[in-house]
Amino acid sequence: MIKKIFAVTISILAFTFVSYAIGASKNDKQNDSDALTIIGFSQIGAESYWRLAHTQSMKKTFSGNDGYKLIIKDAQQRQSRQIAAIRDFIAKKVDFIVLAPVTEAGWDNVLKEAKNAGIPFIIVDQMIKTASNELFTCWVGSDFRKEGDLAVSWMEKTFGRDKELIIAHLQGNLGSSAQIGRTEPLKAAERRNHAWKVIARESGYFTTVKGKEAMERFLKLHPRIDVLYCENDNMAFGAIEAMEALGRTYGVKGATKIISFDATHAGLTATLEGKINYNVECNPLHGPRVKEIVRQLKKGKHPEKFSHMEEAAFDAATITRADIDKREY
Ligand code: GYE
Repeated sequence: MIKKIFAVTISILAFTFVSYAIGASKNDKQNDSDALTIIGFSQIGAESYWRLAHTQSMKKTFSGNDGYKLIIKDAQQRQSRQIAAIRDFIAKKVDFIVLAPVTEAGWDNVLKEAKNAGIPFIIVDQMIKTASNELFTCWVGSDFRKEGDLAVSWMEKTFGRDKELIIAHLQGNLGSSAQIGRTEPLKAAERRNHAWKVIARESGYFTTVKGKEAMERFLKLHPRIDVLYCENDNMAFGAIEAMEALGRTYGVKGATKIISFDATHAGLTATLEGKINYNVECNPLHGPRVKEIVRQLKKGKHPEKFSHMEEAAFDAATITRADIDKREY
């Protein structure tokens, strides 16, 4: 009997303890979710390997159990969708808004709305044009102009400035900072190097498919193209497909030398294989930088308003497998 009473008492105690433990963990969860820092991220789309690595960097950075929740909205390359996403973040009262803008102009209204709601606004990747830089909190991205300068100085060193050079130019999304920054140095070089001729120029919208289509048009019209200046790796892959289909040679051993931007894993592999001659890096690992900015802002500090990523450039003549292996994207 005593044994029985003892066993029942133990069971009641155990039940009480388990219920208490469940209750406590429920409460903790509740408190946790109250304390979560919510970040609304409006991403351009999934148009390139660079973009996928960029999204991945944000996801990976904010995937831990350390009090952050990331809401990502993919705008499928449309500014109107980005504006709608930002308005939705404001309505949801997120703690921070992060925007990778598809184009430079047209953000002022929505920036003002976020500012009126008191939500810090971080811009990543490309830059925006705005009436006042006070409308956003910080920007993290690349020096696209410097990337273009690197490509053009490699061309001047490799081909010289006075020999005839027939160039085809595949541009990114027109009006985006990456396109503007990479295009301007080539246009400046055209003006200063009279023997350089850009015989074709079109946007391939940073995608493999559109890059291929534009290159097919170039190839039909121009039997000779000495250099393809291609504003990202995916368009270079599309252009390569178009050249292969027509039996045109390219890369280190071929007639058309290729310059590309991004230096993604696939882009650098093509550089190592001699398909791309020169590849200028654009570093997409913004996640950790954004997290650091958020941490500082939460502590009431003032992070740098503008910060650039570190970047390099790779020549098919010198790149090694180790260069590729040590990169995260
Ligand atoms: O070069 C391209 C893309 O904004 C830097 O966007 C980025 C560019 C990148 O999708 O591949």
